[in-house]
Amino acid sequence: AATIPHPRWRVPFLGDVLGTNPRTPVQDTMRMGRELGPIFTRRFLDQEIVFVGGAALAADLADESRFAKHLALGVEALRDVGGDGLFTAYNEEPNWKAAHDVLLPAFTQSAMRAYHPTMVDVTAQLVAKWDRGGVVDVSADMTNLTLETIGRVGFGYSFESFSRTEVHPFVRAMIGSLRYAQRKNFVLPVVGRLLGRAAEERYRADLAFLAEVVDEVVRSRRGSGGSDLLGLMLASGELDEVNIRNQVITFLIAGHETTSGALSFALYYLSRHPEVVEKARAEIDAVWGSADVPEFEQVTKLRYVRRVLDEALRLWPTAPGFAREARADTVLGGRYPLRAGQWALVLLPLVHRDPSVWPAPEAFDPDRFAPAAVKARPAHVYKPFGTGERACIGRQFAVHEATLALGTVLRRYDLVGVPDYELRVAEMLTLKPDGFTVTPRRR
Ligand code: MNH
Repeated sequence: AATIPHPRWRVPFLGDVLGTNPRTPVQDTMRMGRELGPIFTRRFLDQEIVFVGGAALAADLADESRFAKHLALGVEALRDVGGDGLFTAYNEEPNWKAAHDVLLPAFTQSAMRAYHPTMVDVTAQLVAKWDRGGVVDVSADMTNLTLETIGRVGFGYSFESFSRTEVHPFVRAMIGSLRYAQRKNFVLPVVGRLLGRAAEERYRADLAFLAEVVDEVVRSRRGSGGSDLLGLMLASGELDEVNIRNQVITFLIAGHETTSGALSFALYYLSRHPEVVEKARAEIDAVWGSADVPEFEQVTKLRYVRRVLDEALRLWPTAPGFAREARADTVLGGRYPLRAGQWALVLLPLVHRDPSVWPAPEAFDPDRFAPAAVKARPAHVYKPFGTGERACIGRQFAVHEATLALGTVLRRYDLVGVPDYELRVAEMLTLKPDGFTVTPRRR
């Protein structure tokens, strides 16, 4: 059995904390992985964490017969927030299967077709805002777009994201609780123990506020039917009240943070690659023709725009990792023995930059996702939506929403970025560009 490397300078008691910043655990770990290779460990206090950044080992971890989802670090930290909701449910928790079965019909192609008009409507609100001119904070507006979309499509609830001057209190409470959860549990448990009572109390208050907003949404809907996420859950009779609340919170968070980041990174790369913009526009013009507002099919036919999104999610998978545990004693990649229950964290930004499958990995090139190129790559080396039974249920939702938004924006505006902006990636369990602004100009 091969030994697994770890960072050289291990601090007694604390472990591998040198060169790390609680604000950037993912990027710090990426830097270590670049030196240590496809598999390595980091120790925090008494906890030793195995990280996988190599494509071949990540592909092996995708073997569902030997591995399953594990709730670790970032995801485990969210358990306070999402409870037994889909994302944070344990594999064997009966409510996972019950809710998965109830909600699956809400994520089919025909469900997306039904959501399309509302998605178009929310995109039009973004356009109305951008038409007024001026500099826009891209991550903030993408968050407005995606939160408004999941609120309205999933639950018939509007956050009135585009008509308020300050962030919605729900968003503030959500960001507060996510930040606390990240600091408390993710990668630097040491810091968590030092955060203190006041921060813990604020966290509890934020969680209570999230629950209050959601209960209000649910109350307003009881007995009124509907085939959206909430309607399905209420009508099924399969899920208890607390579980429904957990699902709503889960969907409001999981359903917007990651998509918002993905759109923001895509727009960042588009602002840097005029040749990509040109190809995308040619496609949009050809498929949408003179239509002011695209039909459902006209969005699904934007194959190149979709590749722009895929490539943005390769370089910056906005859910940057997921954990896999061994179902029984096994050997990872034929070299690393794992006992039953032992787990490893797949660090996607490294897996997606493994030069053995991604030539010139730092280059932004949507053509990597042209059908022939995809076919030529090994399977299971591109996993922005996770893997197996517990993979993202909202993938089609995110892809439709994001492709529609990118198509709409590219067709209407030139995106003038600040020329010397250098990409900074902010981490709050998910990733997003920090301080990236553009001035949209009508074409
Ligand atoms: Mn989503 C699970 C990434 C959009 C709802 N999502 C996952 C996982 C990844 C992921 C990775 C698996 C995590 C793990 O194994 O621990 N999700 C994304 C990305 C985007 C995204 C990168 C956008 C881009 N997700 C969405 C949207 C929704 C959503 C949109 C809802 C509308 N995701 C979920 C839910 C789960 C999940 C719910 C948990 C599924 C399960 O375990 O059954």
